[in-house]
Amino acid sequence: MTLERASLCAFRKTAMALATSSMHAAIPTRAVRGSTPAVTHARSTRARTRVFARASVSASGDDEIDALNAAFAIKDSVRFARGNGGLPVALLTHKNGCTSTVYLFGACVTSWTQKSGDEVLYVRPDAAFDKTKPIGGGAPLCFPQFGPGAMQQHGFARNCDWEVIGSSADVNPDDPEPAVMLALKPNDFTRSMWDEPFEATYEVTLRREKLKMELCVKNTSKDKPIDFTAALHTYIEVTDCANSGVFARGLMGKTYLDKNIDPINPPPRVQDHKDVFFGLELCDRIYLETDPETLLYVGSGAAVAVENTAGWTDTVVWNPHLTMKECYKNFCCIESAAVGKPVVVQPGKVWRGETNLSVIDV
Ligand code: TA6
Repeated sequence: MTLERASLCAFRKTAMALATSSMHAAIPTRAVRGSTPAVTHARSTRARTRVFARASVSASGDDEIDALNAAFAIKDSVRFARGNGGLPVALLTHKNGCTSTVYLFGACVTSWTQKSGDEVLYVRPDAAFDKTKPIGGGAPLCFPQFGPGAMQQHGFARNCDWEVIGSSADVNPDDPEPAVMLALKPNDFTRSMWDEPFEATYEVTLRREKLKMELCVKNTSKDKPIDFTAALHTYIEVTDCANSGVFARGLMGKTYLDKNIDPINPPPRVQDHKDVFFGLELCDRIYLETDPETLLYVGSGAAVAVENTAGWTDTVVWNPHLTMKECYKNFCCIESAAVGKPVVVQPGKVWRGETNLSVIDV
């Protein structure tokens, strides 16, 4: 289970260093912290102790981080700090040494490191951390629109500050599974693009061998359905995408919409080879009604499994090729998506999209 580390950027090193320091020694260990989420969804059946403590986190500057830690930190498992550009991040640390970094801006997971310290995700060198644009890398959330359309590209979720509403770590000290839960409710910015009654939650859980990301969207109206498209736009680091050892597997026989041919009205094609390669040209494909698991062979003897465990129906495969000359060789995106047919959520109901990432030897 070895990924290449050659292209670790300074930001990741910073995040890892933050994750391994101990800023919150005085904060007592609690299994679950925060409010009961308004959006109900399936949770682990393991015994957890609930603590319904909630602090105001509206303070600014370092007070904001202190307030987040006071309300939601769990010793050795979950804490908050300032990441790149001074943006607040949740830092998850598993007892086995895996870590993850989640920016509250965009609810964007930017890092998932293995026990070995190897990074799985990729952040583009042109990524901005000043809220002028979405964070370009990690696993940005596209919601309530995938791609271009009536609202801004890929929707507003990746351009909003999400609120922390909970954190948890299982009671079993050998397998703490640290998690943070974020929420997004309509505000003037979102209503200006999509005036629909919704509440979204997003839970990131650092499991023993997996990174779980779960988006829930509740229709809060009493009488009208809502519909949307969405994706988890996961950037995965590879050794060199032009290398024949880098490819996506698991899509054979599936119909895809080829945005490389026409980004506005992409024609349907059928995947007639067992693998998708990236060396020759831009790859921008929406694979429809895919199987739950797609593997990305990263070229180092490992593959990343992107497992759509609930909700997601489609898989987007993207590599920008020469449109991003400076970095396209270093990553491929395998995206859990609901694009082919918009998701329709009936009044009072919740849609849940869950993705699990894991690294496997091949
Ligand atoms: O998911 C693939 C895609 O929709 C591509 O068409 C590509 O342009 C892209 O996402 C990246 O979008 P962004 O707005 O993040 O630069």
